[in-house]
Amino acid sequence: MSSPNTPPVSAQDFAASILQHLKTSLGKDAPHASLYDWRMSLSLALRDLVVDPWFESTRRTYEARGKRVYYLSMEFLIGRLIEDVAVNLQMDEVASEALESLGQTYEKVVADEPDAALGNGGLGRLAACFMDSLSTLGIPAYGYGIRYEHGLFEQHFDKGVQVETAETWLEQRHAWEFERPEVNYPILFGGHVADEDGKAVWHPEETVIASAFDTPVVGWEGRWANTLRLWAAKPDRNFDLESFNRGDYIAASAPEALARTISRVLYPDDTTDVGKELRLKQEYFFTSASLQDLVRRFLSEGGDLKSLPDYVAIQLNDTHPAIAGPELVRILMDLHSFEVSDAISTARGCLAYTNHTLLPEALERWPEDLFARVLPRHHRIIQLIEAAHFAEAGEQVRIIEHGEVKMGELAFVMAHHVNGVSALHSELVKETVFADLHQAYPGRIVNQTNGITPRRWLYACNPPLRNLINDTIGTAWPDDLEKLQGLNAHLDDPAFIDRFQAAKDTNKARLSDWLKDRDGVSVDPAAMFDVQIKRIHEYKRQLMNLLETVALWNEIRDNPNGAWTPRVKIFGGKAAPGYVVAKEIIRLINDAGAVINGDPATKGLLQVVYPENYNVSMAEVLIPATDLSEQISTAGKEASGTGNMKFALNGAPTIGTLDGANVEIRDCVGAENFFLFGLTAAEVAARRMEPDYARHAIEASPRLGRVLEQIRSGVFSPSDKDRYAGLVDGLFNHDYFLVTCDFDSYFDTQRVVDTAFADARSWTRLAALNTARVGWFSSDRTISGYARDIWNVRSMLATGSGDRDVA
Ligand code: F58
Repeated sequence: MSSPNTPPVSAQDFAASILQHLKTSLGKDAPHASLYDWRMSLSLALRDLVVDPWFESTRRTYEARGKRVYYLSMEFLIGRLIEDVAVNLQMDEVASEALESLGQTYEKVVADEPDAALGNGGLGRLAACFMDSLSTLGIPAYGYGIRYEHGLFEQHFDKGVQVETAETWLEQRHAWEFERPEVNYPILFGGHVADEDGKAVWHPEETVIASAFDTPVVGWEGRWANTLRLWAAKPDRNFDLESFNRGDYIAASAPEALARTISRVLYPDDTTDVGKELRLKQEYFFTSASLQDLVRRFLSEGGDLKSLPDYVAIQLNDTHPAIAGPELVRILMDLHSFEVSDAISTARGCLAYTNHTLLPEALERWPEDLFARVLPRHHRIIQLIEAAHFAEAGEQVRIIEHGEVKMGELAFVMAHHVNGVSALHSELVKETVFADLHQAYPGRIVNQTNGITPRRWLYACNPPLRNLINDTIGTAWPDDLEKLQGLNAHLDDPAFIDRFQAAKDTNKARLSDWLKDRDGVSVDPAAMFDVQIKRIHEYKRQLMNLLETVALWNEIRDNPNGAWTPRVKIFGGKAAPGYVVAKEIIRLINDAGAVINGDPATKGLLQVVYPENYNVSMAEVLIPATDLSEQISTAGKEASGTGNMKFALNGAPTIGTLDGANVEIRDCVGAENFFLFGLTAAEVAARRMEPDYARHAIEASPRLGRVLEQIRSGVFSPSDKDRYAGLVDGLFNHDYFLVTCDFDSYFDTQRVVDTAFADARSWTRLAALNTARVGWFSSDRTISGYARDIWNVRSMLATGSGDRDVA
């Protein structure tokens, strides 16, 4: 079943198809075609090959009246698609050959595609991996989100300081989408609710139109394709001709500008007040459009809405679409005459909610007055939901409290299941944020540990390792990743270890070339590549990594003849534009990096590299080339992490805390194969109770004290000596994320890593062991778990006797 199919077309025919698109879709003659023209033609030729499996999947779902999954997410962090689609269709080699025959370089054309960066980080990337797995498993599904005009901002460094500029992925045509100008829904805002003949009637003030754009998402070997439907906002009427004719051009285009604002930008941050109303409107906009769309589809198939939960599973990716609860109740009550209790139970039968964070500032709450002004009907419906919840559970957990609407509580109460994203996180969800609701609804909280798609995160991004695996255990692993366990039998085979090392060397050379070409930075590929790439956040503790870097710099300078293991410390990641401390940390990494990299005493032994504008495509180059994966968050704070899985799969051992899915990675690879350090979640909670814990930790560590003094006194900011005084004082006085308490343990463990890395063969064995043992983290396993425990849906991929069970 999983052996690579023969490609659907030959290189010759595919070249003809590219040329045909160049002519008829791009209007260009080959001698005059630009890189953009070639890229678009290649994409369109590939897209042609997705259409048949896509139609076939839709047809089969309609015929079988299969239950569909609707994955509602504010974010889909997709990245590039050419290689992804080519690999899933087994067309990567054919595409390369075809372009070559046309005088073009495949890699160059692939690299011309802008990343679709419709997400901030892990949550958005998870949604993209889930779409890939839903298609691979043949589960009928729609992803629903927003077609942002501007994705995640671009990051530049100006003298080490993060500067943001607007991202413009849609400036050039997006090759993969199909516009659906006929699929439009009105989205209503504001106004008031009147009681008319005993019924609540909403008289909205503002209407915006949600208009659909569909991207097919093809699974492994092209067996199935689902749809990612993204909504763009349009005005409900075209520009105001009357104003225009009066010469008032600004007034004439005002409705259009207002409407389009809704799908204009992805929010990089939800911490500021400015824009709160817009964010609430974005959330309602895409949620309402998606629910109207799925109800219309259900009714068009002749369904009775009472049986909606038998045909529809709606997953809320965090609380951002939590308005789905009251919105579905509104649709059922106001448009389809349901009684309130039936409406609530029917909606709840469809809805499930994934929690991605315990951080209180990230759990959404809306000021009640704002909420009631923007969504007056939903404000009332939430009161009905609250009353029903009291009647049912007898619990006084409020959704609206102290003038705020709490979206976490709303999502919980309206969901039949709530899931955390790693074993540890799900337990903490039960014990902390939703402890009371867990008591009231025992069994509602379940765990589904995150996963990653092995097609993008191994097969496509790491050809040398892919080839080695194929040669060693065969080709059945990309959709059955536990098969990687077969590599265990080869860990003591010197020829296998040699080839594993050769694959890593190739990837490190590729990264070195990439850094040189892009940034003019030279690195030594023989050094250990020690990588921390993720959003910049205090809890992720990039600052602790930097402190350790400075401490190591000191040690090397103090003892220049020591047997040091050469390291390149690579950082990557963006800070939310309004997150001041995170931006200071970025600047400090760059400032310290400049001093360390310029020091002849440590040259060749320690280097800091921070390429700007980290994104999915950069991760695809960095991860296969990594020797050491940094997963060093304060225990109890990282819900799961998914980068940690990508590194391990690509043969990078982890230095990490017992946090999120690190715990499960360590279980899979074996404790002796994981560089563990730091306090546990329980110890973190206890330590915070101790007075002056940070000051004590600093006093007990001369090494740390010295580093902090250097930073405070301006060693890395000689032109502005006090630049980091505030950051250092913060560690002394309110080191909430316990950087100081874990520092020594982290430093010591890094020295254990140094020694282990120096033994090249046993390190490579450790790297290969990681690849062999983390197949469990495939997002196919995660999605099978959702399908079985939460959605109650089945795969539509026939195994001869009908539907196959995905569990
Ligand atoms: C992440 N959350 C978790 N949020 O931090 C990470 O541990 C987990 O692996 C991942 O979800 C997937 O479950 C996350 O990425 C956001 O990006 C927020 C989106 C809304 C604005 C604030 C950030």
